[in-house]
Amino acid sequence: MRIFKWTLFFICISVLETSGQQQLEDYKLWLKYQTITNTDLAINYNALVKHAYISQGSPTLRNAKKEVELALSKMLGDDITFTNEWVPENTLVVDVYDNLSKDLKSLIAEEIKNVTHEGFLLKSVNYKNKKVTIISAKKDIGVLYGVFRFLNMMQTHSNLNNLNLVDNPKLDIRMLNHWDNLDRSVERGYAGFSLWNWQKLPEYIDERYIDYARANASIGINATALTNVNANALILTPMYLEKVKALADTFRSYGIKVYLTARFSAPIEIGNLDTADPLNADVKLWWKNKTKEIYEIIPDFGGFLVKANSEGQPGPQNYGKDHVDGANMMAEALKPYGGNVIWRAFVYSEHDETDRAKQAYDEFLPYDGNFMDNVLVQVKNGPIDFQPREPFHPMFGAMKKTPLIMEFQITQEYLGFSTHLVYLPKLFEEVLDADTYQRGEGSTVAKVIDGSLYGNEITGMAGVSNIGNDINWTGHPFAQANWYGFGRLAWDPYLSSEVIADEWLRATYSNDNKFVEPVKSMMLTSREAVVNYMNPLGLHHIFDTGHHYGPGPWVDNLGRPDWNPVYYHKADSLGVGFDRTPSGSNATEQYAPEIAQKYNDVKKIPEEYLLWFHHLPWDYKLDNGEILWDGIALKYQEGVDQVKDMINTWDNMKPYLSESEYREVAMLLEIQLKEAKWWRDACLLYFQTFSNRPLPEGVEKPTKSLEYFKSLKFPFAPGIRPRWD
Ligand code: GCV
Repeated sequence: MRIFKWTLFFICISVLETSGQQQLEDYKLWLKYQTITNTDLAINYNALVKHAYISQGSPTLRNAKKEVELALSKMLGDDITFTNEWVPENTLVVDVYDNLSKDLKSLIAEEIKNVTHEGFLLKSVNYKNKKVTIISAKKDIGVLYGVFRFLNMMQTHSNLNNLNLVDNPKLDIRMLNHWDNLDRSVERGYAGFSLWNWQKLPEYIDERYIDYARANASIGINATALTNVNANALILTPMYLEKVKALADTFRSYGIKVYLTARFSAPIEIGNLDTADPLNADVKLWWKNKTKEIYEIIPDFGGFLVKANSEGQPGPQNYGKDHVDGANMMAEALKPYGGNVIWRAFVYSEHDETDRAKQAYDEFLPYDGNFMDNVLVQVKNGPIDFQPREPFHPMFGAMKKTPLIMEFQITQEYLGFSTHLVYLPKLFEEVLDADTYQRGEGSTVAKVIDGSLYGNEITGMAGVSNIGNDINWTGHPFAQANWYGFGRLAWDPYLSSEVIADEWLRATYSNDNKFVEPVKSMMLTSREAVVNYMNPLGLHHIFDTGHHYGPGPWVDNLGRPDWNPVYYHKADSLGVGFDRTPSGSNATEQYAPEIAQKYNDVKKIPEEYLLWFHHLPWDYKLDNGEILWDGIALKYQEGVDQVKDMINTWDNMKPYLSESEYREVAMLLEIQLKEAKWWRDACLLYFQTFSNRPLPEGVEKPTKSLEYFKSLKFPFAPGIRPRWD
């Protein structure tokens, strides 16, 4: 018995050790720089980089140098010679254009003209009969981005022999929004606590802050809003600003600017004023002084991100003023320093009976053209709230004179937390590719946000971060792909999600096509799987309330009608779905006529949006001839089956993975399967009370009752904000 106990003990310890080691591997994200074992490739790469010169002229260039040295030694070994001054022997040259020798300059003079201030050039040239690879840019940050791209190409075993690539970011502000609270809890965070250790800052600079900046720079992210949009005014007090400065100083050489969330009532809470009225002279002065104080210590401060008059947050409307008054008041304070206001359009009111999906558009459209030029309005990708699938937000394309910054949610509040493998770039791509028709066919959302449709001066994309202090950063190893993919799309919103998945898999796991191809296709279907097992055919917001963990379509008792799932699905004995056509809320009128007509017509609307826009009878005939009830049930089953397929795919990948790499995702997939079944059974049992129809053939019978599912409570679900719904 004792021997048995000890054996068990050692097995447990070794399991823990290997999973601990795996987590440490995961910590390296997509910057693992695995040794290149393919001999031909290694010989070829070695020749290309054998004698390397990397400028060290600035902290940013020193970062570039460190990265190249680390990456090349890990991928290729230690045979590479690095020189501190450029010599004609060099086969790899990394420097800003202005520093290059006259000869080298002349070889790239034409191409460099096309490089913008954060962009870069990768070019293979012949110099004195020698092949030289030049990584150059107008600014040092461009060089760093170029270095990361070059190293990524090496990690993904790309052909580097004849490079001629100019790559400029298509958006200016590429930012993460952390919903991190000062007590280190993270609203809608599923990867541990906040990275920011406010108590130890400013003196203690956790190595992790540097790795965070490095990872972001590697994908082109250049801004971070450190704090929750449900803001705490204390962040603007001198004590906290010192800590913010320490982070800003740490991130600067990686090209990252810090933004803060500004609580609108801060002049009252920390400024001893008795009002926060944006037109009041003392309030204006207070913000001007506060802004000056910030810029004195953080000269490249990005600006304020503001959630005002939304879900209980204070704002200008508390004083009878509007969003323009509030945003412009802050914009005026920031203007002399080149700072921006990012003003969120996520507004809806319990006092407004209008369909919630219409409220932001109704409220903001009349303001178009009235904001100062350093105000960007931040709009969520869809009109409700980061659901597994939403049509694009009608403000995109409709708001013609105001720069709109896209807000995506990388953290998986409504997509299975950090236990479900869901590849989000697929969702982001769907939104960016959507055609708004606001200036004729081809007026895609991507063109709205990159400024090409209306010629906006400033452009941007924000992603609500999925990062926490879990060793692997994001909770689920595959959630790292969502951070990665967000960054890549913020750099270039026209990239395909497939290409991004390919890059990420090769850099993170393996270049073996027998691994990459099946796992990539698993990633690409994972988004549709979650739609199917949670919210098929346009159903939405039927999550259990508050924590949003699991299904809660039955919830109907919350104070605000639009916090209740029954508000969104409107199931009754006649049918299911939200009528947003002219016979209902007429939300479709907010879209261009081409889209409105399509969405209004039940025969033309893409089926994935059916119940978002239509209330239809249970026996309504779908395109494939099934009746709606059967179609819904079969979609739920399809979602579950897709997760089973994901499990099979992953099982088949065992030969390409270490035991611990395999096991950590396998365990998570089992949770995902359990929860997919939970969604299917709970939703179908509930909707069945209205449809009164049997489950169609092919749908597994629930093993628990509806009462059981309704009885489930999760008081400690992660990421919850306990103050409301
Ligand atoms: C930060 C949703 C989330 C809230 C979030 C809000 C927002 O309602 O559930 O946690 O608050 O969106 O985006 O402001």
